[in-house]
Amino acid sequence: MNDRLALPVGTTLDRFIMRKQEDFPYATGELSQLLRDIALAAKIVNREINRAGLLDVTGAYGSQNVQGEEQQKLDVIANIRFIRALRNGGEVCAIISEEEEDIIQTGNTKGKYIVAMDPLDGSSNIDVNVSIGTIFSVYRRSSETGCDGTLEDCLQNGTRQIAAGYIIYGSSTMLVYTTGHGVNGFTYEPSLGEFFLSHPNIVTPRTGNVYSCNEGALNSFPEGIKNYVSYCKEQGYSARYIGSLVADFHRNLLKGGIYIYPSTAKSPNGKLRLMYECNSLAFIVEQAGGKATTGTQRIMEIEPTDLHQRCPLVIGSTEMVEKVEELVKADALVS
Ligand code: AHM
Ligand code: MG
Repeated sequence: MNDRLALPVGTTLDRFIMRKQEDFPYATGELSQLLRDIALAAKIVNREINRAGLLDVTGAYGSQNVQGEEQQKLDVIANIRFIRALRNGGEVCAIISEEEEDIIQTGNTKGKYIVAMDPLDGSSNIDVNVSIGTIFSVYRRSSETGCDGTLEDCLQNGTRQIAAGYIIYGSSTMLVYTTGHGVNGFTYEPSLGEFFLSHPNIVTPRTGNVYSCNEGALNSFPEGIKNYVSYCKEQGYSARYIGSLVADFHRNLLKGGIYIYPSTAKSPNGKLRLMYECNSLAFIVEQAGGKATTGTQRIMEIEPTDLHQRCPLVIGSTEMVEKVEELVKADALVS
């Protein structure tokens, strides 16, 4: 990263965003405002999550989302909060959300940006006080401003992301994001209501000794992935699987490791969604020096055909991901 861009630990998120914008002479400030909108929604959602055990917001909402999964109350609340913040901000013309089947038009037809988001990921962990997260990607619309966002605007491949990030609501709440110039992490100070730069220029270790996958489904993993899990055991790696993608990803990003959600009997295309889970984290991991593939293809080069399409995900430290690719390839040659 350019040293000129380095800012000290403790810089507030607002100041950080502003200073980054000053480094790009033609920046209009709209992306900066969009990132601030996301941070504002994150603070509100963080407040709701912290009070989850006290208010009547845990448990099922009684409805299902577009994937046929039961919606949690906090899923619905987070969805509303993020949509409202993005709508009020005015920079975004359309939103894709895990919680809504169709494109959400914000009514801001002059908005240049598209946001894809999973407002609250790891929802099975909400009721049991385990870390959960928000994941987002930002694209520039390809259509002219002045009308609603189109399906084509929304179905861009991951290489066209101009920003991506996540918020982890954990032992502390953090916002980690990239605009394609490295990855920076900010920790929330609740008494001040501010995010502060705590993890500047995150670089993920080239390898690690932690693997994260749902081994309960091992029998239905593809052979190459099964072989990789055996390899991890031979190497004496540790298994760590929270079941919250953001939390597993965040740990592996900082410490080194690999997260795998392959195709399984239950989810033949994998479980995770390309547009607002896989692509977003792929952009971040690549910016931190790691790698994200399906086992055979770079995630960010997948051409999307559906707002909610799924894909297998192998993501984390470069050497570990490459070992998976090697074993998947070896298996393809044998079978
Ligand atoms: P969600 O978006 O419905 O919360 O599902 C995504 C979550 C990920 O956070 C997590 O890694 C994975 O699903 C866990 O799935 P499984 O229980 O099949 O291991
Ligand atoms: Mg999710």
